Amino acid sequence: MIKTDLTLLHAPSVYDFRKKNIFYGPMSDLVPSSPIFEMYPIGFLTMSNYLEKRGISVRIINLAYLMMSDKNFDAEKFIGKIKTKTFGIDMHWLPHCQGSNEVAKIIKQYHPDTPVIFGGFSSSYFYKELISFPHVDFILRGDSAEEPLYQLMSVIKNNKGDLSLLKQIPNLVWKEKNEIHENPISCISEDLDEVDFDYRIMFKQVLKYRSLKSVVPFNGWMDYPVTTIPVIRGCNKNCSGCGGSKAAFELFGKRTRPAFRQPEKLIDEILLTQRYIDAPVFILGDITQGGKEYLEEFFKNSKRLNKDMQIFFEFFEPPDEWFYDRVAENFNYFCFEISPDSHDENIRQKMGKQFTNSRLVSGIKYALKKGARRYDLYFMTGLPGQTKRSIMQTVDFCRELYETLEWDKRFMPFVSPMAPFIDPGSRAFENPDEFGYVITKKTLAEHIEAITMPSWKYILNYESKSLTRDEMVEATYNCAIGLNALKGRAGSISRKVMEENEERIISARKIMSEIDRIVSDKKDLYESRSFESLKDKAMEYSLSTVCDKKELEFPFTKKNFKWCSIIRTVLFNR
Ligand code: B12
Ligand code: SF4
Repeated sequence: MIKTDLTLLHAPSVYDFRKKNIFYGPMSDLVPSSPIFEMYPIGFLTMSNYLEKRGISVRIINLAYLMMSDKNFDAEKFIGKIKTKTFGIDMHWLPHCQGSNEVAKIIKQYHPDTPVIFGGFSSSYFYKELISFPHVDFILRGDSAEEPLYQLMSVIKNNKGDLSLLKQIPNLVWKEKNEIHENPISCISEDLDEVDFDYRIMFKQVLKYRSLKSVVPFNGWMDYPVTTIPVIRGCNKNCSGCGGSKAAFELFGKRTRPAFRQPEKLIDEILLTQRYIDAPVFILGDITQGGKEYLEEFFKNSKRLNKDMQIFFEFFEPPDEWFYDRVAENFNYFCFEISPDSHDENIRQKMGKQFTNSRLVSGIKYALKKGARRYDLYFMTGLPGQTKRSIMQTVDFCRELYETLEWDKRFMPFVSPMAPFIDPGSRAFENPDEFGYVITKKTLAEHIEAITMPSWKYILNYESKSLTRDEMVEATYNCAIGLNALKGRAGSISRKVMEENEERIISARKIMSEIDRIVSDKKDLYESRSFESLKDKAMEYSLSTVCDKKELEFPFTKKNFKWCSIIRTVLFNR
């Protein structure tokens, strides 16, 4: 193996997921990855680009994907052989709490003198507890790690042993002989200008380290190579359970306002990406949060793009008709998605979103009239004040909406539980009483324990006062069955997919009851033969339960890797 300065490792959510029997259920059904959460943070690309440009070599290793794509892959042996001066591990999403720490322990077993840096949202939130673990040397807090990481790597690479230099690195938490030091969070990107979303780094790494699997962003990406470009760091909204809300960013990263990517740069990056991957681009984050002037600039620059390029937008609240008009003027193939969370305006308001149903519905109608290829709606269960009855009313709401849309198959509703966790740093996590919750797991150690519980019902870190966990499980599956039937009737999904989905949801429900029965027997669960016999089924029915993962994929007109351009770039650096 070539020796690198920094190896960025992405761990699976649960390190020993291939051995453990856990029924994750629908917790990852509405994202492209599996419950192993094999997708690495997009920040891996921005950090790699930033460091490589400044002479620090970086390798990304998606350990989670390597482990799930080959059941014989020996992760421990692989980690033991890595040649690097430093390891970086993301504990960005809290579901990775167990996996990232287990991987760090293995690293220390094989490379006791190699520094281990942690980073990401959850590392920032739990930094005090995390730094006390013996396998963690450094934590970079906040949401803008590029420059602090460069400074830290420069010290590690060039000034070994001179710890006084560490004091000057922004956002850094570190320890010196059991004494913990925390530098202030003073690096907070204001305009993302220093950050590059340049996918070429992935291709270069494939050639350099002779491994495609190490950089694949998620399982199935080679068949569905959607590329994503975030437009915003931070958020203007304050959704109660969100660890990426305004309040949460301020708490863990001292960010008081979001940073927006300059429209000109955003379009340059889309153009660059399209030179190598002729597939749709997903604009991550609600671009309309930037305001009208920002959008005008975006559309002005969009003229440089191929009108036939496919583009997807997500919204945090319904945009004005004006926005849809401009999208339709500039693009021929476009899709939209929005999360109203609940059909009930009061619950939505408690959640932190103020818009009305009439604004939501008229927007969808208008967008479809303007030629949208898809309009997806995401609902959640376990929301503040939500009851079992309210969850089931989501189905009635969607039926009426389908009727209003004359059963237009381009409309697609989805539902999933707020799982596995209410995000740390969110308003609901910090003030659960205000939102009708009891937080049952508060510390990092408690979450590490929780994520390996036998089923998603036991993994949850909260209880709602308006909905028991059993009611939540039942209502989530029943609502999913209802939405599935509606999508089948409209032709949004085929009859075959609808029937398969229904069969899977019913089986998932049975597995949950079976696990509950074994748990209530109070025998040692892990000694129980009947529990062990559920193992294969538990994983099988945790992949696409409440819907088929393929349903999330927007219809593609093109999906090609432009191999000639990729090879030219990789070989000749053009
Ligand atoms: C886009 C997004 C996604 C995309 C992922 C895109 C990607 N590959 O990164 C999708 C839709 C797939 C997604 C999925 C999920 N997400 Co999400 N997501 C977001 C969102 C909206 C924006 C994140 C973003 O674009 N960041 C900007 C990029 C450039 O930076 P970055 O990747 O965060 O990396 C920087 C820092 O975090 C840090 N960093 C990160 N890792 C490391 C590692 C090291 C070593 C260092 C030094 C630094 C570091 O430095 C980076 C560079 O500055 C946020 C909400 C928000 N307002 O931020 C939620 C958010 C991050 N997601 C969240 C969650 C819970 C999830 C899911 C677990 C949900 C689920 N149950 O399915 C999954 C996990 C998927 C997986 N890993 O497989 C929570 C996380 C809360 C928490 N503390 O756990 C957030 C905050 C809010 C939310 N509820 O959606 N998500
Ligand atoms: S869930 Fe709400 S607060 Fe969180 S990123 Fe989305 S809009 Fe912002």
